[in-house]
Amino acid sequence: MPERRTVATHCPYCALQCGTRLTRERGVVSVRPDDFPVNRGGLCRKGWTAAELLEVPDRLRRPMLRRGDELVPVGWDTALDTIADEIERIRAEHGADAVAVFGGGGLTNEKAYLLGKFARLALGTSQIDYNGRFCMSSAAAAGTAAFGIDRGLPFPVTDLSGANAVLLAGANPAETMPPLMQHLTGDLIVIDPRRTPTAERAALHLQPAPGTDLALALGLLHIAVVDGVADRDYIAERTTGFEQAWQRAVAWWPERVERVTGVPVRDQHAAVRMLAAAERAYVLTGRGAEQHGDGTDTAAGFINLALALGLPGRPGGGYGCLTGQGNGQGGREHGQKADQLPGYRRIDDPAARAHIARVWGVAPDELPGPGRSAYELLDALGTENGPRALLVFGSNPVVSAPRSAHITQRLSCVDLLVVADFVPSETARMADVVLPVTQWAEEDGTLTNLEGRVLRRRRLQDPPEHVRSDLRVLHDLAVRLGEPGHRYPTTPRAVFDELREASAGGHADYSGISYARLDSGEAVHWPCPGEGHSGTPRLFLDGFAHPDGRARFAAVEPRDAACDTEFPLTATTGRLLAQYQSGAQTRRVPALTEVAGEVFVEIHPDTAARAGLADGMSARISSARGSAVARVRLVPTMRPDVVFLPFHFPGAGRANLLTGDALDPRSRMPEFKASAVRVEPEVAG
Ligand SMILES: Nc1nc2c(c(=O)[nH]1)N[C@H]1C(S)=C(S)[C@@H](COP(=O)(O)OP(=O)(O)OC[C@H]3O[C@@H](n4cnc5c(=O)[nH]c(N)nc54)[C@H](O)[C@@H]3O)O[C@H]1N2
Ligand SMILES: Nc1nc2c(c(=O)[nH]1)N[C@H]1C(S)=C(S)[C@@H](COP(=O)(O)OP(=O)(O)OC[C@H]3O[C@@H](n4cnc5c(=O)[nH]c(N)nc54)[C@H](O)[C@@H]3O)O[C@H]1N2
Ligand code: SF4
Ligand SMILES: [Mo]
Repeated sequence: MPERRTVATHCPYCALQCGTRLTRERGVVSVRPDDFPVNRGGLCRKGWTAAELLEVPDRLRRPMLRRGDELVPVGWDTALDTIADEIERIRAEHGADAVAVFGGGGLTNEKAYLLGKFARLALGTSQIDYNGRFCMSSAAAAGTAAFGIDRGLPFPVTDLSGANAVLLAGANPAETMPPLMQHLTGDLIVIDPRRTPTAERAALHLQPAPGTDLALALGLLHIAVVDGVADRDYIAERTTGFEQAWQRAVAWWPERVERVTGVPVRDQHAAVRMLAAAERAYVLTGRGAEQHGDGTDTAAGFINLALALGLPGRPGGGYGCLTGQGNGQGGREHGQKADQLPGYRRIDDPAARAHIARVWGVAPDELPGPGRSAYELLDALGTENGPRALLVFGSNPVVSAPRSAHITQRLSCVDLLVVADFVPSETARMADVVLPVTQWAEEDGTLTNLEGRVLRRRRLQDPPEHVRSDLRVLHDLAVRLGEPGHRYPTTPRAVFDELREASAGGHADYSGISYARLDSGEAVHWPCPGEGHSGTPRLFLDGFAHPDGRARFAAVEPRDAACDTEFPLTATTGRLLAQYQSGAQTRRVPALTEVAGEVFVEIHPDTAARAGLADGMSARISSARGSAVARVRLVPTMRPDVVFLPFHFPGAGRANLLTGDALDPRSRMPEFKASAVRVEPEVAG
């Protein structure tokens, strides 16, 4: 390898996919921000320190096999033969659906595609889902219903720079996508129960009780209509269903909304005034609004508001959801979802099945049907009719799945747990077989960022000696399971070329996108249905993706909230700037753990005092599901009825020890953002 080598690539973490330049000089890798449109020379602390990921001391370097309580290093053949033998046995005894797969929104497009194909063909199982179910599913369900296509932002991030007003419902980009903030130059309206760094920068901060966003969204729609600022021409020409939606919103007058949400009437009016007065306005949602038992309806409530104001499908206006993981967008398009085939097709659609079966060279009836959603899949592990083997690629559910103690127990009762990762995550440590795989700077591929732009991940350096790519692992396993090897290409480019064909004609059509085009620096947003097509940075300008070209209002309303005297507070959860997700990666970067090294719970001083808690004390936070221990951080701007925990930490500090099994009925999204709890001092010993 030459002394100095530089590649243009993207950050390994979130969906903003900031452009970076990686340089390796005399064995040392450094990261510099690139002048890429989403970050324009900016990076957050995680991006700056990403090179440290390549050198973590406990990097997985050899396959490992469980012998009793220990994981011992073995050769690849031993590891893969063991997995294949065990899968064959389980399949013979219990059928193909006894083997399950759990994927991730951090996987490249190529990995996500091949993982879905591997599950449906090599394993013949319907049981595949992924962590994006915990992330994007509610906004995706609402977006598909409203617009006919789900793409996080149906416009480039840079369009936000021209906005006069942006409403952020349950998103904290100042911590979760810091370089995005440079585009939010207009007035910000932030809806968040906490006074976050994003709320600090807002012209208006609405601080509702967690889980009451739908009432608030209906209330804002109510005011827009009553005050006569709804765009009647747009509603008539470009939408359907307004009357039914209005019949629900009519009952959400401002005083009632204030009573339910805690947001003062005057602030509700101010929010609508700011949006209506803005020449260019956007409504964006994040996980705070979406990760609820009614997350899909809540996202639909904000879409209703955007539609009433005439924003979606107009230059200089719109609705979007801020996608989360590095490939949170692409990861939800290529078939690692339980109900999906590549090209964002439905697995229960006969035409979709016929198309994919042709590309894969099989008969349509060889493709399994829809499987269980992520939580339901994990919950079914080791049960009578549930899967007995699980293969995990790109997730750490011991920390990140809801109802963590229960899910960890489920993971411990399968016959075979396989985890492919590059670090010994909490889930990998429970595995029967651990497979060491390459990471971002050691591989090529593509990811699709939050604005639907397809990006190239580029290889800077060789992986450690015994480490293999996920693609190679899937190929080697498939062959051992009797599949023809050519069905599972091991080079990203070859997989991408097949993905293009598979996606052709689907919603997420990549058929015109090629490595050559991407490598020439061209910005290509899907759909891109042919080599001569320039891609689609802005969707819906000429009409929405429903057959009649119109967007759909949704007739939604809040459920009745339960009141629990045993657990009088609401715990909500979320993210810190310096940690990423389950922390498997970022807790291994010293520069990040120095800033955010342990779990804490944010509490209002009065609430703490009433519970006998002082700043810095250890608190036990208990819900009906379990309890977590965290250090008290007194935060005077908190609502007195809410506590907050970041979910990045393992062990007794896992926020997910508190979350339960409530799922959104449509998206199957867990209720991560609201658990009824009480707090008390933790007595040591
Ligand atoms: N630093 C960092 N950045 C990340 C990630 C990370 O782990 N760390 N993860 C990436 C991923 S996968 C994702 S999905 C995105 C998530 O990005 P965000 O959606 O911005 O992140 P969260 O912190 O989960 O939630 C946002 C806010 O919702 C608020 N909230 C909680 N409950 C409610 C509620 O009921 N209503 C409303 N309106 N707000 C509520 C929380 O207080 C929080 O400030 O971030 C991405 N970027
Ligand atoms: N309480 C609470 N829980 C939450 C949330 C919340 O807000 N509150 N948010 C939810 C959301 S939005 C999300 S997205 C999930 C995320 O939670 P997880 O799914 O646990 O996400 P990560 O921590 O990113 O885990 C990814 C794992 O895969 C590994 N990995 C990364 N890239 C690759 C790859 O290319 N191949 C392979 N084989 N492995 C790879 C990483 O090292 C890491 O161990 O958490 C959810 N859980
Ligand atoms: S904002 Fe996201 S993509 Fe950009 S540097 Fe930070 S973690 Fe990386
Ligand atoms: Mo996410």
